[in-house]
Amino acid sequence: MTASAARRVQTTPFEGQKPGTSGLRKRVVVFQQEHYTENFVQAIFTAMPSPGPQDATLVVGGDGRYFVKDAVQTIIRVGAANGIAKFIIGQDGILSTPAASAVIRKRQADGGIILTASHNPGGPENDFGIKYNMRNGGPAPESVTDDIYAATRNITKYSVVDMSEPVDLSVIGTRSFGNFEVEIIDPVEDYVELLAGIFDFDLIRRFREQTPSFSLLFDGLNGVTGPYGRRIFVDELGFADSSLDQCTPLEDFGGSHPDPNLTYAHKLVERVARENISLGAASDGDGDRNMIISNDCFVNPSDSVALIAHYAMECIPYFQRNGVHGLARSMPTSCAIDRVAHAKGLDVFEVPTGWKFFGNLMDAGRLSICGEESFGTGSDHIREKDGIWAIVAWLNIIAHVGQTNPDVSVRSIMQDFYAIYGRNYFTRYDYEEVDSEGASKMIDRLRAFAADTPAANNASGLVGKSFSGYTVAKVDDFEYTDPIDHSVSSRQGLRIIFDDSSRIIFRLSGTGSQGATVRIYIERYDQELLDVDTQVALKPLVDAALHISQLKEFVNREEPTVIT
Ligand code: VG1
Ligand code: CO
Repeated sequence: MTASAARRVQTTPFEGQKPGTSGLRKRVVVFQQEHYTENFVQAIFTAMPSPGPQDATLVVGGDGRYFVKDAVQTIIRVGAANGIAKFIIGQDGILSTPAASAVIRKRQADGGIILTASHNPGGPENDFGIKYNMRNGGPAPESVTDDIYAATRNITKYSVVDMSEPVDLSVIGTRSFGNFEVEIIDPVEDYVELLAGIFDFDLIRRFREQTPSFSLLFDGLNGVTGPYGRRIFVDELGFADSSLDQCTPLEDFGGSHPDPNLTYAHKLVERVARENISLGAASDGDGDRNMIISNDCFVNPSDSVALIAHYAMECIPYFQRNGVHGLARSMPTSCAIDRVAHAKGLDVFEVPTGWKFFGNLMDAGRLSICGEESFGTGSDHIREKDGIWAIVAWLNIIAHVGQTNPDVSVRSIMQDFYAIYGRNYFTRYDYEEVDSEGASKMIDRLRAFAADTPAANNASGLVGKSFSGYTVAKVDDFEYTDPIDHSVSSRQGLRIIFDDSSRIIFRLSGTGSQGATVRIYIERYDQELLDVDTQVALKPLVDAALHISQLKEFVNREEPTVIT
């Protein structure tokens, strides 16, 4: 097989190649248009920070969805023409998002391109996505994604080499094509080795052997984590094959929505209840999200990260060795982790939504454990959130607590946690694929309240007014100044904060591919009531949110698509 010399192809810009919360996500048919994928990939190389693509090593892989393999070939052809010297590619184009981050770091690559639309459905009729990650293994920061977008708007040509046939992605090993080489790697190996060094696998194995009543059910939702789950839960930790469900990656995720939440992971939720499973867990299409559930409890992701932070130094070898240097959450995530930080004397950072905002803090050694309410949990072992990591963290903690409490359960662990810290009740309402114009108008109207102060005496303002018994103390549009590089990210979500610290937050999603998705986040803290149904505890605030935003009028929806 041979590669030609680079040639240039005339092109014109496409509208809307703007990376969102996590890369560029569009329908597959959009990416399939002539020049569309080439343009965006060329823009990544054009914008690649100094010293650029010349002689660089690039990691490439994706979540196994439809069009990944085609896009890998395009990246090889355009990348080689832009000077990439070495491509490290997961076998069959497979790399979970956390594994890609791990590979970039371990092999000291200059960056990576991850092919995923995460939890969005896959297949010819559904979504595809392309994301650029930096040398630290993390998603490109806004300064770089802005440059990529600018490059897509100015593009007139892209460079490409012609291959005599597509590169065979199925055979592990290295092949040279003259000016560049391609190494196909086992997508799982580096990642498993990393996790084995982080957690106490022996402790988990012993607990499993000594506690036959303990059962695990991991649902890969037909996404990329299947092979990772099999290697770790079955081969390494010794759980039965029957502990795995939907663990073969499928190009269309079996026609389902590979999003680990109570709505889309309903098969897991039902099996956990019916089969009395002790720990049920799922991950999303690309493997960076996780859901933790049991026969007696659903763990809210905001609580999950706080819980892991609480136990980290007590039982997780990686943190016992390296220490915990700080905690963080995205702004809409509940403040449970803040309470852990205060109790343990650690810094806690509040960043905008999206994992890219954690990277600088981690690189500066100021952040060890962080999470997002959107089922994202992780640490500084890599620079992406990590679904399997979170699930193994839970196993590690359960096994640790099980040493002194034979009746340990997910529920007992959460109740013990609430007894120490009190409980941050949290829920999120998603209204998916609503009319974009109505959604923008609703947000603009809320934004006008953010300028309001009691002194302004604005009759339509919110500060000082009461809703369902809660009095508004402050309204703002979240703005973040990165403590490390001092870059400013504004307009990151409308916050209505009440005088008892309860919060209502409104945002528009930056990951959808069609219409707009409105997210409403609701939180309230309680020190006494630790075991009330979340929806009951938050009903008055939900009513207030719908009343204040006039959501039903603006987007014409009675009920949310998903409640978490
Ligand atoms: C959503 C989540 C956000 C997460 C992002 C990417 O973004 O809210 O917390 O970081 O998805 O996750 P948005 O803009 O739709 O709210 V993933 O698993 O898609 O890489
Ligand atoms: Co994801």
